[in-house]
Amino acid sequence: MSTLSDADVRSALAAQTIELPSWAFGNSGTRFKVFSTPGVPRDPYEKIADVAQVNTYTGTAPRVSLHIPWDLVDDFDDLARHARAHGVQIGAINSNVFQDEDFKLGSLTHADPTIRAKAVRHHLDCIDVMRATGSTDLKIWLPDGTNYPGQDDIRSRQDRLAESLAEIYAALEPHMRLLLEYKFFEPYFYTTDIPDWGTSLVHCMALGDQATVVLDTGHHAPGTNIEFIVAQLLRVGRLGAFDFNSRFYADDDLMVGAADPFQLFRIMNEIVISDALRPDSGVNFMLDQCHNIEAKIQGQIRSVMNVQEATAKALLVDRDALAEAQRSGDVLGANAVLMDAYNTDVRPLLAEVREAKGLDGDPIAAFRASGYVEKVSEERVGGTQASWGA
Ligand code: RM4
Ligand code: MN
Repeated sequence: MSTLSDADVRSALAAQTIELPSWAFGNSGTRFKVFSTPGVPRDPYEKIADVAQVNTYTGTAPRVSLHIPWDLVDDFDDLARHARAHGVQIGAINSNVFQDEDFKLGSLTHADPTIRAKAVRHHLDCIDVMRATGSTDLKIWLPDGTNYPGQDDIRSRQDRLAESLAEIYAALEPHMRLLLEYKFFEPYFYTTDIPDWGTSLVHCMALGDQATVVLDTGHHAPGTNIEFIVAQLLRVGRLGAFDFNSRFYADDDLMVGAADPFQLFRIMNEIVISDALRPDSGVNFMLDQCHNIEAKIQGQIRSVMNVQEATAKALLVDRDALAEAQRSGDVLGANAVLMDAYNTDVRPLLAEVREAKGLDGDPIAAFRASGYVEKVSEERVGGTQASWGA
């Protein structure tokens, strides 16, 4: 690719969209304590109202992922209407097979066919939710795994997984996709049935073109070169989505770009190189975060801005100079071109892009000044606050 013009950089930034997770707006915590915060939503309707706030101030967050059963409502058509009225669409529907007694030893991989059938049925119910809400992405993060060598047969579990996934895949409509996430460990510690991108890709390839891999930036061993995985999955047309978040130790679900903004830049650089930033590229840029101690709506706004900053830097890379340095074997020159872009302060550029859309250049300041948090803290009394896992 060649170096982008200033106008192309600005229009790419203006067109970028990021999907928000409904669960980021409820209370969440560690396995030791869930803290509660005034004004936290009590149901999916209030979560969507909060999502709309992030979209109002960033102009970049027009979709929300739901988690079933956490976001179960009586009438999903009505929830989708509520979302549209707030300028938001329903994005990925996330299944959940990690909170049912029956799934202690596995769900889609379970040795017992009746338990497997129950896990498959849950996914068919999720596809019904997709029909009602207009969602096109079914996202599966499979917790299945074992804790002890010998506990179950690794290969048989893969065979059972392939069969279960094929049943789910067969129920998809042509415009729907199956997004298959991987995670190297947790909740189990010896084997995980989808531990890495290779395993996810193998299953996706067996299923068909509507199955693609989800890359959660928190689901890798320390030191993993994530941008390599991004480049490879893009190369074979199977990067369906990101779950963006930051990790310091394991699956920390912190604000993306907080732990390693340079890694986020390197990831977005691969996206730009493959021209995958376009809204119709087939890559869904989602956040998967939990805000335990920080303000939730503001935390999401910060994350959106962090992704935008990494993207702007990637768009600014002098591609002509980089190609020339690479061609001539100028190792340090090539690296310097990349670092020049990374070290650019893109905040003024992004403020101008926002202002050109009629937004405030500083979304955090504008949101804080709006008084929304104070208002919902007064209004949302009574009822039970939504929280991770409920
Ligand atoms: C998992 C995974 C999924 C998320 C759940 C709540 O670790 O990241 O994407 O939906 O957590
Ligand atoms: Mn995830």
